[in-house]
Amino acid sequence: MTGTGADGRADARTSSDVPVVIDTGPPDAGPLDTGPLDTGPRDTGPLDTGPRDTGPLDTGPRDTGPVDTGPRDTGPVDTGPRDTGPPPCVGPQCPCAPTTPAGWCAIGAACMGGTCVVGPTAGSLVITEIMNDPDAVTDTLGEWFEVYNRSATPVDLRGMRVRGNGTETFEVTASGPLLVPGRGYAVLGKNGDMVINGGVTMLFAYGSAMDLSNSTSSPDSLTLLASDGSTVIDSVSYANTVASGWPVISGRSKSLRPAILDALMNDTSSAWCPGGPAFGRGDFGTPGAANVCQ
Ligand SMILES: [Ca+2]
Ligand SMILES: [Ca+2]
Ligand SMILES: [Ca+2]
Repeated sequence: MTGTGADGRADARTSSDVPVVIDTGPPDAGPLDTGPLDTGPRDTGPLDTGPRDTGPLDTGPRDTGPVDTGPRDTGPVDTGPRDTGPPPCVGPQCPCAPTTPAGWCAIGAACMGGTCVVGPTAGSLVITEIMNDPDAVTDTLGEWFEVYNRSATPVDLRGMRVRGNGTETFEVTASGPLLVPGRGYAVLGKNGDMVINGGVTMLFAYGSAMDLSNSTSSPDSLTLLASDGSTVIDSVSYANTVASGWPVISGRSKSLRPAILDALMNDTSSAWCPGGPAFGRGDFGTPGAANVCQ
């Protein structure tokens, strides 16, 4: 229905008109979003409520190796002592700083505690002294023999085999390295207790595994074998008769003449002399030191 006002003109407003609601809140102060319209699917995952990653940006190359799909290692952590038996050097040079010359080991040597070490090879060790007939103590306590390391590199005796006459044999075993110093000596004997063995410091004691014969009827022999059981490092066959040319004095070692430090030259009786001076309980020789003829 349209009314008529006092001026006689038709009223412009109708009874169905609704008042317009205007937004009277504060204006939106943010920048105008001018980016492209996001047309992707709506993210319906859980809200990330973790702490913000503040680490450095990884700018390294992408790992393109195979994915490790094996089970997680749940074994115990190895807290034991460090393995002291490193593999031998197989390259042209292997690092062994700081105490070795130039800091490198040669092929075949292993780096042990900063020192290059090799196993004995043919001719690398020389049998230099034999106490087959001690006098101050019994033979079962006082027999010993000495070896000399010709090289400047320490030699680890572990794994070396020693063979006497017949079936006599033993292997040098130890939980750690048994080193003969470069250009140095070591003694192996029946009993390692220097209080009862006549006063000898030994690197290794072999007990009753081998006897050094005093027999005048047949020679005895001493052979050092590498850990392969067949490579002869050195061998000496000695006799106990004056006629043989070998020194035969009870209580004195058979000593290789000090100018002869060779695994072939020590095969001859004339290369040997009676040892001295007196040591320990009164026998004669130089266990663990350069030889002296007396
Ligand atoms: Ca003996
Ligand atoms: Ca020899
Ligand atoms: Ca000696």
